[in-house]
Amino acid sequence: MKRQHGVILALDETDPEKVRSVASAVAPYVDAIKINWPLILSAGPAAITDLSALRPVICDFKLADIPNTNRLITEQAIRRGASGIIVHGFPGTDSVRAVVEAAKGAEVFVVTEMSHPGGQEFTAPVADRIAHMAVDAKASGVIAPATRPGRIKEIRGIVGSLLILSPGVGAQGGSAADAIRAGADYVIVGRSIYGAPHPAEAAKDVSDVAQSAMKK
Ligand code: OMP
Repeated sequence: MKRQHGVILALDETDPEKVRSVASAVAPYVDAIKINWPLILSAGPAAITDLSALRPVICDFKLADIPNTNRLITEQAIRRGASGIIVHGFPGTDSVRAVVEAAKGAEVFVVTEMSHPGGQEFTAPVADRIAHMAVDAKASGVIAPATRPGRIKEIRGIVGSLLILSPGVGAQGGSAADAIRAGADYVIVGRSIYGAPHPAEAAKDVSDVAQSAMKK
């Protein structure tokens, strides 16, 4: 994934027509498309391959299993064209390492502290340890909350040059500018782009904000 816009589209759509129209309209303004279970379960895994023709696809499967199961899922995602995959850190270093090995050079992102209010219950207390583990496991980067830019800054201090992807902008209340200034490389944005009356314009607006924050 090459950074131009600093924005990743979270395409959590379930209507196949909308998936196609939003993806093609928004692709010029984002660096990658992140897909999650709502889209996979509605459109099928062929969506990984189809969307890869537009932009690199990150499979947000939030893998949280034993190493062997994590490996099997990763292999299938990569076989279908995924450029990246998201994994939970709490199952342990061996589970994350299995994904890094199976990804064969595709990018692996480890969830640290989740962006929603409940993320403070169980993920926040272990987020710093998970960030250290992501470095040890040779992940490409981590997921850190745009809803708490102070935490992005702290997590940046742990992960050094690893990538930080930050969800929680817009619909969850976070700001793209604050997240980038706190140290995020990319913001992940879903509803406030695909749910906007003009998704391409909304994506361009976020891209403009993110790019100007990168320059400061
Ligand atoms: P919106 O809230 O609609 O912008 O979507 C955010 C996207 O980021 C969704 O696809 C979530 O599944 C994802 N996400 C979070 O919102 N919070 C997290 O802590 C982690 C993720 C993620 O791993 O992408």
